[in-house]
Amino acid sequence: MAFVRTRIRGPVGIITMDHPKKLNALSEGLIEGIVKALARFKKKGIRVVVLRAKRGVEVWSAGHDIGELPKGKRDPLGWADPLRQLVREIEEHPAPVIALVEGGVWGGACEVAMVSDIIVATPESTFAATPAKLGVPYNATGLLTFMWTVPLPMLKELLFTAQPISAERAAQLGIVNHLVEAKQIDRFVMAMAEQIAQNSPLSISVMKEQMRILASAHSLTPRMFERIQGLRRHVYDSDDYREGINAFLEKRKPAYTGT
Ligand code: YXS
Repeated sequence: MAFVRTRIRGPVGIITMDHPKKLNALSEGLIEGIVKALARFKKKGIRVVVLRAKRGVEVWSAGHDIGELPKGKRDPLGWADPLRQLVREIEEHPAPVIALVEGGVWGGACEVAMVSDIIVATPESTFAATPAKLGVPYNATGLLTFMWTVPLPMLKELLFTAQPISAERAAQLGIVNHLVEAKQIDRFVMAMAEQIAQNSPLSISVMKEQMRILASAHSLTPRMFERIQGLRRHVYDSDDYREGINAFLEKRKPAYTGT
C-alpha cells in the first residue's frame, strides 16, 4: 500500500502513515491505504487498531492534501470525498482505534485523531484545527466530531484562531487520554491495546457503535440542513476560499477580503 505500512502483532493491527515528503498529508492515496488496512484488519478479526506515524516525526499529519482540494464551486468536504470516507471508516470500524500521536496534527488530521476512540500523545505533540486559516467551510459531521471531543468555548478558540494547542492543554481538556514520553509511548499503547484485546470484542464493538448512534442522534430538520449547506456553499464559492488554497500553494500569507 502506497504511503501506509501495516503490521499485525497478535490481536493488534498497526497502521503507520509513511509519506514524509508530504508530511503524511491526507491525500487520496494515503487515505486509500488506511481504509484498505482497516478492511483487512476487520476480515482478520483484529481486536484493536493503532494508527500512528513513523517514530520521531515532526508532523503526525499535515491534514487534507491541500493540492487535492477543489478550487471552488464544489463542496471540498462532500460525502464521497476521501477525508469524509476515512472518518466514517474509523468511527464504524468494529475494533477500537487508538491514535498514537507524535508531532504536529493539522486540520482534518485533528478530526482523524479525534474520531479515533482513544488518543495517546507525546508531550511535544500539538493540535491545530485550520479551516479558518485556509478559508474552508468545514462540514456538519466534521464539526460534530470536534464538538463531541472539545468543550465548545475551547473548540471556538481552536477553530477561530487556527493556532496549535499543546498536547498538555489537549490532555487537560480531555481531548487526549494520556500524555506519554516518546521513549515509552510504544510500550504504553501496546499494553493498553493488549488489555482491551483481552475483553469481549462483541461487547466492545457493540458499545462503540451504540455510542456513535447515540452521539449522532440529532433532530436536524431538512430546512436546517439546507441552511447549513447554503451557508457552506457561500464559502466554497467565495474568492476567500480560492485565496486560502492559492496562498498555501504559492507559499505566501493569504489576504482575505470577506468576499
Ligand atoms: O514545498 P514542497 O513540495 O516540499 O511541499 C511542502 C508542503 O507544500 C507540503 N505540505 C502539504 N502538501 C499538501 N497538503 C498539506 N496539507 C501540506 N502540508 C505540507 O509538504 C512539504 C513540506 O512542508 P513545509 O515546507 O511547509 O514544512 P514545514 O516543516 O516548514 O511546515 C510544516 C507545517 C505542517 C507547519 C506546514 O507544512 C503547514 O502549515 N502545512 C499545512 C497545515 C494545514 O494547514 N493543514 C490543513 C490542510 S486543509 C484541511 O485539513 C481541511 C480541509 S481544513 O482546512 O478544513 O481543516
